[in-house]
Amino acid sequence: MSDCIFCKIVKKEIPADIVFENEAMLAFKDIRPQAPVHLLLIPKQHVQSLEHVTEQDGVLLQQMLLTLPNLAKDNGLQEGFRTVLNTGPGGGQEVDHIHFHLIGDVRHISNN
Ligand code: DGP
Repeated sequence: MSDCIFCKIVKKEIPADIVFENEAMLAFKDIRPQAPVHLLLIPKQHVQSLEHVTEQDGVLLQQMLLTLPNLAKDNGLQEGFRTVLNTGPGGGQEVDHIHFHLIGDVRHISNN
């Protein structure tokens, strides 16, 4: 999608602080972080939202879900993390390119 901001990040047409990339997906720091660690994990191919996912995207979504825990650990979130997937205007989705928010606080100290 030529006017999609996340597609432009994938194509390196606009800058982003990229923390992970492979052939299928990209993770970068959210421009408006809500926590000390706030990353966005996106597929390189344009999929508008969870409502637009088809069975053909199943492997891609599985890869993304499996990537999230590794991404969390690689970014210092040893004690757990939060994932958010906003869908559609009613779900608070601002950018129409499916993305997982990965949110956590590296300063969290376990009481265990
Ligand atoms: P959502 O509301 O779920 O669609 O979240 C979109 C997020 O994307 C929001 O937290 C801010 C972030 N964001 C929007 N534009 C840019 C951008 O150009 N670069 C980066 N790094 N993040 C962006």
